[in-house]
Amino acid sequence: PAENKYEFIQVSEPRQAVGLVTINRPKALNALSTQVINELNAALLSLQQAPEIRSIVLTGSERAFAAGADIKEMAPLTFSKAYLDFFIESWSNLTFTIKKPIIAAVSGHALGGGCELALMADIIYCTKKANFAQPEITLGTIPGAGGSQRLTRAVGKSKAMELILTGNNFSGEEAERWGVAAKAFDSYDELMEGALKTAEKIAKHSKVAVQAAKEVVNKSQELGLRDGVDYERRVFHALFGSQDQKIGMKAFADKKSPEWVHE
Ligand code: CO8
Repeated sequence: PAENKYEFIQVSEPRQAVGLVTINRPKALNALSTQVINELNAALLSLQQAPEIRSIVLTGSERAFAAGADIKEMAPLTFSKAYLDFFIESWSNLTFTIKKPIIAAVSGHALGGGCELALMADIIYCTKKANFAQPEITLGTIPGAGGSQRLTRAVGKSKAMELILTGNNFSGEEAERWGVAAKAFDSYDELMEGALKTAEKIAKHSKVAVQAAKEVVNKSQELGLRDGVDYERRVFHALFGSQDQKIGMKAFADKKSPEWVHE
């Protein structure tokens, strides 16, 4: 993934087995136009298909993760066009397509579609000063890429309702306190270092177990408790069929580090 074939997205591998995807449209604070979304989809799919990549960090700039969907592009859109073109549908499904863990590293603005993009990731890390909001109500519309569903699951109905009905901003510090973000850092450099370090740690585990772990945690967002626990047990049982389970448990008994074969 070293080469760069996109205009607004950069892909690199700053740590072994970690893919870094950077949204780079500084003139519009990383506003998510159709082209940005298409490039982002393509970049993430290419990392999904790259066998050497085991985890992904998704970020923007220090000033903006993404300031939302591109308002200038959306302004003239009609119902029929949005409906018939499945506007943003492919993007909203990203989280179901990419099976490798994605950490969103959020600094600066994460507004509207930018906040929703962060919520689609598996883990959010942010700076304490990061600026989150679902401000769509102030534009005469509502969140359109899962914000009303994912933010509500993250913070509960009353707070999500307050945020979405007022368009109020919340800080990275609040995002951490409310459990939207897993960790909030003092500076941008610490954020990037922290995100890459966690991605690297995940990348060192068995690929099979990591994919299964992501799958079962995501199921908890879809299923009731009993079905979720049943689903988890099925996948847990299935992992006794992997070589890495034998390797991991033998290494524990031998007091050695496991050498995964990722099978
Ligand atoms: N769309 C298009 N252009 C934008 C956007 C945006 N969302 N955000 C910023 N820009 C542009 C500005 O127009 C400006 O361009 P120009 O220099 O040509 O005038 C440039 O970026 C720099 O912005 P500002 O001069 O405004 O910078 P400030 O530091 O003064 O302000 C803010 C930064 C507070 C972030 C301000 O730009 C702002 O309020 N932006 C809009 C935030 C917003 O409302 N976002 C929600 C959009 S709606 C949405 O996301 C719906 C989601 C639906 C589904 C998602 C699909 C992807």
